[in-house]
Amino acid sequence: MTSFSGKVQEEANQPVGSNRSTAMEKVSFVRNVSQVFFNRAGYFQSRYKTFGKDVYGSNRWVVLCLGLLNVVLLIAAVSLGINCAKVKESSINVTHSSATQPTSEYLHDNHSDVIEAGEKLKKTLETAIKNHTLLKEQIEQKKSINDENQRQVETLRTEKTNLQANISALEGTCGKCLPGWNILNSSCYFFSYLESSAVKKNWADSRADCVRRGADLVVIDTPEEQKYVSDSIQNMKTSNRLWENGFWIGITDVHSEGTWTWINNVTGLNPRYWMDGEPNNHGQKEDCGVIVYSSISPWKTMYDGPCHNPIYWVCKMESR
Ligand SMILES: [Ca+2]
Ligand SMILES: [Ca+2]
Repeated sequence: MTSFSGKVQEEANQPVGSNRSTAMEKVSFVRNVSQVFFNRAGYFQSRYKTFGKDVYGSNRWVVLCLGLLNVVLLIAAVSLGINCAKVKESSINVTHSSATQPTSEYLHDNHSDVIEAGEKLKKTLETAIKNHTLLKEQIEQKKSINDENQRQVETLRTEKTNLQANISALEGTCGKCLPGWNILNSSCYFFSYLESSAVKKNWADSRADCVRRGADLVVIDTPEEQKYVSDSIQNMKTSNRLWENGFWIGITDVHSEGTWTWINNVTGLNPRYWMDGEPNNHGQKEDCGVIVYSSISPWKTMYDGPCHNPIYWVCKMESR
């Protein structure tokens, strides 16, 4: 069997006078080819039969072009496949990196933020504890200062009461008595409790204090004076026991037991001024007179007590 390229070569080598026979061989070749590749397409067979010579030349270039086109398309398809594979792999890598790296960085950043926030909270807590401790100390200090201030207030309140009493006494005596002394008629009276409720003396020292002030222990001359002195000391007490709230007065039997004599050498005391059962010279040692307040009777307010006992005292002097 002669090949297609061989037939073309033979045609090129034919002289001009033999064109008819050569054309017939070409038609025959095309028919054979048509029978081989298109034997079931009657349409193409009739076309080849009608336009045998022109169709042969055109189809050859068409086949070549189609072959080249197929090769080009194949190369393009392969290239596209390779590029698609690369693009896909790149996309996967990009997707993977974009999905994993930011997440890792995000978690790392979040972890750092949490640690930083924890440190800040720890410092804040420490600061709050320090402030709490400092505030507690300040409260304790203020409480201590407040207690001290309260004590000072109480002291000042007592002094104020005494000063007011002195002012009242001055106003009441119109300058006839010394500050802190009270007046009854033409006499001035000093109650040691008003000057200091903490100071108590025995009978001798009490009298010495009165003398130092230009006076002496009180000598009660009248029932009015008895009632005045007794009533004046009603609230001058530091104990619930009557005997501990007494005031020394200027009468004693130290020179003659049972003979009560005033310090002005006047002998005798109205028996009704003694409390019931007094004077009793208890223990053979009670030689000095004491006056107290009695809610029962202002006339039964005196008793004899041990002269060495420390109690309050009442001084008396003539007014100016
Ligand atoms: Ca006595
Ligand atoms: Ca007695």
